[in-house]
Amino acid sequence: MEFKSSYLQRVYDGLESRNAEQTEFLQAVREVLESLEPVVAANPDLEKWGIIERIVEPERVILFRVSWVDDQGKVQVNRGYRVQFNSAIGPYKGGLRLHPSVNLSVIKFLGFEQIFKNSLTTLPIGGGKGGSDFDPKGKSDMEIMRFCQAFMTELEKHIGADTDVPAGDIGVGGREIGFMYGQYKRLRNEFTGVLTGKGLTYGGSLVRTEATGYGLCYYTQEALKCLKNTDFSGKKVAVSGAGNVAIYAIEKVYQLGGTPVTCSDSTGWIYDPQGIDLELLKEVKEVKRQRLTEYAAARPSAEYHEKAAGEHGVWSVKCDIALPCATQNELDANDAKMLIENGVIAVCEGANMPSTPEAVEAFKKAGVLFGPAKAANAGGVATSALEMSQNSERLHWSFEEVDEKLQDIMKGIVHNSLDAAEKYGMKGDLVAGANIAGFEKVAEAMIAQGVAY
Ligand code: NDP
Ligand code: 2IT
Repeated sequence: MEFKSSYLQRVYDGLESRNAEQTEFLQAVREVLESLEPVVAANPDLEKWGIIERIVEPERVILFRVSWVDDQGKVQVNRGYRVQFNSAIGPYKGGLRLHPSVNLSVIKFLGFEQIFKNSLTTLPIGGGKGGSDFDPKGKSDMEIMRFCQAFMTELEKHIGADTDVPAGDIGVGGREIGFMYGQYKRLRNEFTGVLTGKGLTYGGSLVRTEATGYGLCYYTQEALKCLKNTDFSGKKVAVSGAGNVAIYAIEKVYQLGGTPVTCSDSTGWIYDPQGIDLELLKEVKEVKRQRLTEYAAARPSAEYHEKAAGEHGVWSVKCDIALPCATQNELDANDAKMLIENGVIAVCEGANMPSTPEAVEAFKKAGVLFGPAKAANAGGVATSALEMSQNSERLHWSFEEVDEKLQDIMKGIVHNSLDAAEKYGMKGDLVAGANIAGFEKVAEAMIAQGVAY
C-alpha cells in the first residue's frame, strides 16, 4: 500500500532499501507511519525538522560478542545487542530478550515500538531494547549466571541509571536481572537503579512482576467500558503464552470476573474449559520451568495439543476476549477469521506485535475492539519507571500505591488514545490513537531540542 504523503513514502522507501532484510522492523514502522498520515498533513514542521527520518533511525546500535563457558568447560559464543533508539523524552528504557530468534530486525522493531509505548505512559523514558540469540532452554543456573555476567561485562559500558535502563523481556526474569545486576555492581562499585525488575531485597518495586499482565487487563477493562459498554465479568478469555505476561494476565482476569481457558508455550497449548489452574501454572512454569505437558498431566480437565507448524491452536477456541501474550506474529489472518467467527468482541495485545497487519485489518473491519501492544502492554515499562522513581528517592512504595498508579496510567492511555484518534477524525481507533498520542510528545521534544550541525 502506498502512503498518501510523499514525505512518508520517501522516508519509508529509503528505510526499506537500507534494511530490506529487517522484516519485523519494517512491519512495525509501516504501521506507525500509516497512522501518522493526518498528523504529517496537518504539521509541516515535522518535515522541516526531519522528524520522521530521524525517528526511524536508532540513535545508536551496539552489537557485541558474548563469550562464556558452559558446564562442560567448552567456550560458547553468542551475539549481544543493545539498540538505543530515542532519548528525546528520557533515558533509553526497554527490555532484554534472550531467545534463539533474536536478531537485529527483532531488536529494532522492539526498540522502535518502545519509543511510543514509553511516551504513552506519560513518564520520562526514552526507547531502547536489547538481548541476545542465547537460548536459555536446558541451561543450568550456573550457565545462565555465566552468560548473564559475560553479557553485562560488555553492556555495562553503555548503560547507566541516567543513560539507559534495561529490564526483562522473553527469557529474562528476576533470576537473570539479579545475575546482571550483581555483575554491574561488581564492575562499577556503585548501587544504582541501572536495571528494573530487580528483586524486592535490592531495589525492586512491588507490582513490577505482575505489572504487564495486570496492566493489560486494566487497559482492556477500560476500553471495554468506553467502547463496548461491558467488562470482564462472565467472559471467556483465550490467552496465549505461559510466561510472565500470560500468568499475571490470567491472574487479573480471574480477579475481574472472567474465565481464562487457554495458555500456550513454545511446544504446545492447553484448553482447560473449567478455567486455567493458576497455582498449577505458576508451579510448572515459574518454579519448575517445565513444559505445559506437566500441567496437563496434573490436571484431568485440561486438553493438551502439541504445536503444529504454522498453526496457533489457542485462537480456535470459542472465546469473548483474546489476549495474545507470547510473541510477535503469533496471530495471523486465519486466526483472526476463526476468532471473529467464534464471536470475539475484544483482542488486546500483551505481547509485542503479536497480530499480523492482516489480522489487525480483519478485526477493524469486523468491529472487534483492538488494543495494540504499545498501549495495552505498557504497564510493565510504566511500573519500571515507577521503580526508577523509587530508586532515585531511595524509598519503597506499598503494593497498593504502585497498583493504583498503574491503574491510573492504563486508564489514561485508553483516554489519551481515544482523544488523539478523535482529534484526527478516526474516532474509536485505538491503533491510530496510540501511535499518534505516543508520537506527538516525542516529536515535540525532538523539535524543541534542535538538530546538531
Ligand atoms: P517469558 O519468557 O516469561 O514468556 C514467554 C512465553 O511465550 C513462554 O510461554 C514461551 O514459551 C512463549 N514463547 C516465546 N517465544 C515463543 C515462540 N517463538 N513461539 C511460541 N511461544 C513462544 O516472556 P514474557 O511473558 O515476559 O514476554 C511475552 C511477550 O510479552 C513478549 O512479546 C514480550 O516482548 C512482551 N512484553 C513483556 C513485558 C514484560 O514486562 N516482561 C512487557 C511488555 C511486553 P516457553 O515457556 O516454551 O519458553
Ligand atoms: O516490552 C516491554 O515493554 C518490556 N519488555 C518491559 C521493558 C521495561 O523496561 O520494563
